[in-house]
Amino acid sequence: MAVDLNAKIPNNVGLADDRRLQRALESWQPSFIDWWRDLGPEGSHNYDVYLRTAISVEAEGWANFGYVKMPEYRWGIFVAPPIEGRTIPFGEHKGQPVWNEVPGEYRASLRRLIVTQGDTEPASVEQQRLLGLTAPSLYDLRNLFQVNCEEGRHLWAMVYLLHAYFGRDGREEADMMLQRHSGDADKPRILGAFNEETPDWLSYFMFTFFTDRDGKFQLSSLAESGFDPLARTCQFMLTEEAHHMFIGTTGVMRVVTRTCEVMNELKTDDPEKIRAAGAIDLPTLQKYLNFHYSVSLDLFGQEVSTNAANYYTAGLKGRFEESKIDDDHVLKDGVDRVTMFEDGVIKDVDFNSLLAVNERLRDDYVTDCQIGVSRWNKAIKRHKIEFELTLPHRGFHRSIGTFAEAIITPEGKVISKDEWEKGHDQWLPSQADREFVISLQKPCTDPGKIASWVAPPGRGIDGHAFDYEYVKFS
Ligand code: BYC
Repeated sequence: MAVDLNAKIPNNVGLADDRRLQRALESWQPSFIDWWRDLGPEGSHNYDVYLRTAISVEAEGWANFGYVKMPEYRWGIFVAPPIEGRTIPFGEHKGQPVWNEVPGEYRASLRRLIVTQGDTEPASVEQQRLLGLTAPSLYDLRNLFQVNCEEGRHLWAMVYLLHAYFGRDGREEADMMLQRHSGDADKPRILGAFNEETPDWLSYFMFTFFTDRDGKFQLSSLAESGFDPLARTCQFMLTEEAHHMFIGTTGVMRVVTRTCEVMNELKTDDPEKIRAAGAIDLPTLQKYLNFHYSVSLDLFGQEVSTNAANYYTAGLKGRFEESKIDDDHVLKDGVDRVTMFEDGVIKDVDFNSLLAVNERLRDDYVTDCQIGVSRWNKAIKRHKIEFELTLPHRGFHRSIGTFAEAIITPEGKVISKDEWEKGHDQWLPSQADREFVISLQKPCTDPGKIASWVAPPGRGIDGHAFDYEYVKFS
């Protein structure tokens, strides 16, 4: 699986041997660059950014760092090597050889999954477009740009699949990827969370923790697909995704740490005093957490989903770490307990396991989120402060699925509309909270300097110190 790095589009899919596909992708490339210039990171096009670029799909292929002007980033098409003799791991075709072409009967479903996945990638770049203007440090600025470039590459990954395997309608879908825009009233992005704003760096850290983590779970279940090109593409994307979640986990940790330091210096837990010292009080962090967790829970779809059951039975989209699960991988006779909102109350109901596939993925996600939250709590404890961040009830502030009709507090109590009106400012960032957090967003881009509301990272990038000049503003 040699990587052709000198090609106009670097790739390890043998693009040079398929002139038609190569021409089609080369004609999509200028639209992508135009989109990047218009809706990619604002004002950044001449910066020299210390970026990591993949030069092969092997582990050591990642160790390639250097200064790059972002419009010249080597966006390419990389897929994990095929596994000799791989068979479809689940569903009614379990045990049959994987597909290297799209099976006719599953064409529409596969296209839809690929389009939905692909749509999120440019959406996140659009959402984060203005953040570079208010970076809390050069280190953070560089990490933002790294993520943006990689999301652009993930778009390339899905566009490749559409062009290579879906003919004319695939090419049309690829064009549409650059026509829908995050938050656009007429042509919004497909999934709700990708039309929300990311107006400040606290939101960004929460987004990379909670929403990129949805990416981890969705990509993992697509990496199990019986359609091998999709599986192999997603396997490679997952290697990039890990860094995005690292930014979220450590980013929130650094905010928590700074807040605790200020609380201990001032010997106070009074939010007003903490804010006056330029840090973000813990109750406000909890509200941001509540927001980003709840909009990310929506990304797993309905609790009880025939779409998900059909994707699973067809062998298109599996479960998280499918091969490690000890069951029949067909699920026809399984039963799963699902928390539902029925007749005005929250209750557990048994469903056929196939129908509950979305919910199982959401369960795995919740478990993974809790690990991060527990780490943040340990840091709070280390500072000898009595406060615990918690994940709100999964029915809180939901727009998709069984809880969309319900109004539920973070503690899981069903309440009336009136009670919600009175209470929501304690549970979600209020206008005043958002204004405060935005007031802290001042660029801090001298090497080694950091904004008041976030602690510096434990270490820098690629063996460099925190005060390395990660971005040069030429
Ligand atoms: N918003 O049966 P259901 C990432 C629709 S993040 C709006 O549950 P399904 C990244 C649904 O389309 C990972 N609509 O559907 C992170 C359906 O519509 P129809 C992205 C929604 O298909 C950070 C109806 O409701 N990847 O990579 O089982 C930065 C019934 O729902 C939503 C994927 O999502 C929603 N949240 O589940 C950058 C993987 N949820 O049929 C990148 C691909 C549901 O009535 N997508 N609906 O018209 C999928 O697997 C599925 O489409 C979903 C939805 C899990 C999203």
